[in-house]
This record gives sequence, structure tokens and C-alpha cells, in this order.
Amino acid sequence: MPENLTYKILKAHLIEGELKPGNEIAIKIDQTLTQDATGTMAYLQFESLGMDKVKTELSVSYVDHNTLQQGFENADDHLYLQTIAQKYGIYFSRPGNGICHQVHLERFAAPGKTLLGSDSHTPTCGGLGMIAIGAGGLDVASAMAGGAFYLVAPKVVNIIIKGDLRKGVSAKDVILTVLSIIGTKGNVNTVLEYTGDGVMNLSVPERATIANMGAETGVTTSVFCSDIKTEKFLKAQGRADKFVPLSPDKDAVYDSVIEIELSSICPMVALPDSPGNVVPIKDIAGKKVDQVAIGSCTNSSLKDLKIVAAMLKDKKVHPGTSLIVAPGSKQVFSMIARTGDLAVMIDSGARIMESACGFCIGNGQAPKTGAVSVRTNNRNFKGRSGTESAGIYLVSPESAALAAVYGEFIDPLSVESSVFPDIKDEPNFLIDDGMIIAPEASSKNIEIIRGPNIGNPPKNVTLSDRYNGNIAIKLGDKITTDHIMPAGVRLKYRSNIEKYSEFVFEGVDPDFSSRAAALRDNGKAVFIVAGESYGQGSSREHAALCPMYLGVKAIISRSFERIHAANLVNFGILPLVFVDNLNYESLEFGDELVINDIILSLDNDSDLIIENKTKMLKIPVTYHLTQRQKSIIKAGGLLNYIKK
Ligand code: MIC
Ligand code: SF4
Repeated sequence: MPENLTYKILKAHLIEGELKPGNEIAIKIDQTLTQDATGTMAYLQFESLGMDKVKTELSVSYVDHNTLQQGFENADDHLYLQTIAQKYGIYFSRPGNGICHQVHLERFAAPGKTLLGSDSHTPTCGGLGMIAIGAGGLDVASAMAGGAFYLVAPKVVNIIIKGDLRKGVSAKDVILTVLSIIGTKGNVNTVLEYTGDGVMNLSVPERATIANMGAETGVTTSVFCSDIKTEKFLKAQGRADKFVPLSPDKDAVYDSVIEIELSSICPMVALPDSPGNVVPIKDIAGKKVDQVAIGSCTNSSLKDLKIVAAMLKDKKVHPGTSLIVAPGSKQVFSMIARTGDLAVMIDSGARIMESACGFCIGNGQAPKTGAVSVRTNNRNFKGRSGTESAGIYLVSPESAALAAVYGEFIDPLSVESSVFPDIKDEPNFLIDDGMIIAPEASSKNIEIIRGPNIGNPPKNVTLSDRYNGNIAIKLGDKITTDHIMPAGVRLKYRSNIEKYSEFVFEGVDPDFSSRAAALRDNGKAVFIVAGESYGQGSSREHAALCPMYLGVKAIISRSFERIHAANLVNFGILPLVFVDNLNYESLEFGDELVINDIILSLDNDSDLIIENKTKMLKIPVTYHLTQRQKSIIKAGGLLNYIKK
């Protein structure tokens, strides 16, 4: 049977299970990546597995999230990451070298390979024909130890791209259009496979932009063919040897098809507070803009920044607007410095930041109260920028540059097309891996350095047959992991679970943490009730690990997002779903709940009954867990399970 590209790559890596949509499969992971905010915990967990070296073909540890170094914590984490990389055979990308996804695409991604990363935007490298998947740090630790990665064999949606983009319209508008079609929920266990003649009109970094923000739809990953454009990109990166041509078979079968004509795409914007709130930019043209931020793993390639520079040439940033630019990698930064584009930006009044996540994760550049902040990144959740009252609008670099100059939203299609430069896709990139430390052959004498902020991951107890406790918070739909575990100024506590746990649900209900801890200390279970699509967004396993530390035993929700559901299992928390969604209404904050016969029910594959003691009601709930996941939960999480 003719195969699509997704299944070809999965088949070549299949270790266990039958490749049929909906089945659990296990695949071999060739490459892993971590970043510092999820990496410290991933490596602490890896260490506890007692391996000599990583077992992957390639593992890279990046430092890009926590680079502000206010206080000693970040720098301590960086040193821990550097020494542990040397010890275990991991490449270490030093702070300043750039954002993990951008650097991985430039220097390590290889068509046909699998990549597992402890960051939800790992699918970026799908732009280069890889199956690249985001996961929790513990899953990545297990893959580094040679373990298979378990996932649900996905449905594959074919996005057929035709034609070419108009001037002023870019790859970002393509993915925003996809988001406007499929939204941010209901897309779990799906892969978006892009084909069609129009793909030839997109360079690898443009494909990467599309694959990157596919994460916001909730899919497992996105993938493009490996073709002549891929070959050119790899050649320009001095890595022609990594090229292999890859495409789906002719007449390959897909679960569904979406057709997109590039020439009919308009410049789009995702309005606050969800990347799925997409409308054409012309709908808000003229709206005043306070801040513009250009960068992030979605839009900070060389081409993106050259376009911005050309649009800023001989102009000044509008007096009512602040412009921030953060180049995606040292390669990009150094190249725009040499071509003079950086000087153009500086002269225009742009404030240049280091090559890191920065503003995207709320690490600096918080906008003013009630600001309209226009950004080229991928997430605009409430409060993520560091300012609760600010509205974040997600756009292309072209739209961002116009907003910076005019101080308001401008539809790129309403200006002369000559405003937008023609930029060559693949120059010869400047190749200098001097900021990447390769692992040493012998690591016997390497001492791992741990600062005082680095604590051991907390241990969990095995699953009980009965839980009695209270609902400590009741939430609505689309709760993101940013709601659960804030980043920004709290990021520096990622390696200190006890401290970081004080901030669980900080922006939603600042008393949650102390309330949960009090229940836990009284021997009670802590329950969380939520609506649809619980755990959207970031892969941060802290959104499961810290609740586990606070005594959360079950989340009862209408539905879960993929990475977060897997993280809950990895930390022994039951992800329960209502049999009848109407029962969501009959659970309220503070209600006392009892769940009996948990282990028996899991063993018999039968639903669980929640007794609401406060309301004298019985509520059936179910779960979507494989046998393996049930064993993990019973063991009290993946670490306990692996050790067993
Ligand atoms: C994000 O974009 O939300 C992050 C910060 O990169 C996260 C990872 C993290 O929380 O450390 C992600 O996307 O997984
Ligand atoms: Fe960094 Fe933002 Fe990309 Fe996350 S989405 S990896 S915070 S740049």
C-alpha cells in the first residue's frame, strides 16, 4: 500500500506495536534535545537511571530559556548542564549560541531521523523532513538512556499547498491560516504532513516556521518532504552529507486532506489570549500598538531578520512604540552584523536582545499595563508576557515591522509591494560551531557541579487503591501549562521543585499551593477539576511534577492535551475524564471526593466511580491509558517504573 511520509519514517523506527492510527507504538529515538528550563530536571532524572553515557546517535543540551541571570540560579544551572553534558556524551550549546530549535535546524537536524525534545516546539525540525516530537523531560531522559518513545500512532492529515505567496505574506500567515481552520483543540494524536507544488516555494526556515507553530494546534508533529530545497539548505549549512531525499509514495493514503492556495492567503493575526483566535490583520488595521517584539523559535531566521531590516531601512521606530529584536541564533546574529542589517535595525531604534527565548517566555520586556504587544512568536496566553493586563497579538515579521514603523496595525497587502524585499533563501551560512562543546572521549574525571538551587527530583509513592480528599481548584476550558506552572520570573526555580511548587496556578489562584500543601499534610488527596483541553501548550513536566509534590492525585477533566497527559502519567497522577461531560457541573470547589477500588478498576479496565460526599452524588469517570501507562501510574510514575 502506498505510504505517506510520516508512516515511512515511523516504520523505519518502529520497535513495538502495530502502525495503525490509535494504537500505542514504540519508536527508536535517534536524536534528543533539551533546553535549560526543562533540561536540569531531565538530566537529574537521567542521572538517577545510572547510565554511563547517552545511548542516542546525538543528544544536544541547549541553554536558551533562562539567560537573564538575575541571581545565581541560572548560572548554577548552566554549569550543571555543561558538566553533565561532558560526563554523559552530550553536545552542549552554550548560552548565547541561540534558541534550541533554530540552532538544531541549522546544525544538527537530519531528514528521516527521529528527534525527541523536552520542549513543545521540537516539531520545528519537521521542516527538514524529520519526525520531531515534543515530550516531557522524563521521556527524553528515558530516550537518552536508550528507551523507546511510546506514542499513539497518529492520524495523518495531508495539507496540500499550492501556488505561491503574495508579497508581504509569509510562512507565519500560512500556519496562522491552518490554525484558523483546525483550531487549538481536538487535534491530538495527529500529524500534519505538508505536500503539493507550493511547498517548493517555501525555504527550509519557512517550512520550519510552519512546523514550529503546528504545536499550537495540539498535533503530535508536522512534517515536510526532504527535497531539493532541503538539499540546498543543508549544503549552505555545510552539511550536504546529511541529505536524503524523502517524500510520500504517489497516491499515499491520508486520514483527511486540507487544501491551501498560497496566493489566496491574507496576512493574519492571532488575537489575545489564544493562538487559535486568528483573524485577517485588515480587521484590526489602525489599532494602536505599544510594543513590537521580533524573534523566538518561530520567526528569527536569517531571512526573517533581513526582511525586517530592509523594511526598517532609513526609518525610525514610531515614538509610541518600542521595538525589540532577538536574533534566533549566533549564526543569524553574526550574519546580520556582517551584512550591516544589524546596524540598520539599531539606527531605526530597535532594542537588540541576545539570541535566546527572552520576551517569548516572559523573561524580560514585559509590556506596559494594558499594552497592545505585537509579537512574532507562537504563544499569546494571558500573563505569559509578564503583564497580566497586556494583550499579545501574533503576526509575521512583515506585519511586525510595519507595526513598529507606523505604531499601529497595518495590513501588509495595503502597502506598496516594493516595501517587501526579495531575499535569497540560502546564502552560504556562516559556519562556526565554536559555541557548541562536543562531548569528550573520556569523561571519567569530570565532576558534575551542582549549585545550591539544584535539588533532587522528589520521589513519588505508589498508587493507592483509595483516595479521599477535596477539590482544591475548579477550572474552565483550555487551561495551559503556563497557567499551571508560570514561567517568566519564576523560571529560575525549575531545578528546585519545593520552591517552584509555591507558584502552581499562581496567576489563576495564588492560594492554591498553600491550600493543596495543607490538604497533603493532613493526609488528604488533592483533586483538580477542569474543562476541555487541559494542559495545552508547553511541555514543561513541572506542570505535573509540582502538583504531584503538592499531593495532587487525580485531574478530572473533559479532555487532556497529549504532552501533558503523558507527563501526568509519568508522575503518577491519574488523568480522569468524565463519562458524561454534564457531570463537570456537579463538581465544585471544596467538595469532598472519595475514589474507591482504583487498582482493581484499572486492572479490570472498568470505569471509576467518584463519590461526591458533599453533594451525595456518584460520578462515573474513565481514562485513556494503555496497559503500560497503567503500570507506570501504579508504580507511582515512570522513574519508579523504569527502576523496577
Ligand atoms: C514554551 O514555549 O512554553 C517553552 C518555555 O519553550 C516550553 C518549555 C518550558 O516550559 O520550559 C515548551 O514549549 O515546551
Ligand atoms: Fe523559547 Fe518561545 Fe520557542 Fe518556547 S516558544 S522554545 S520560549 S522561543
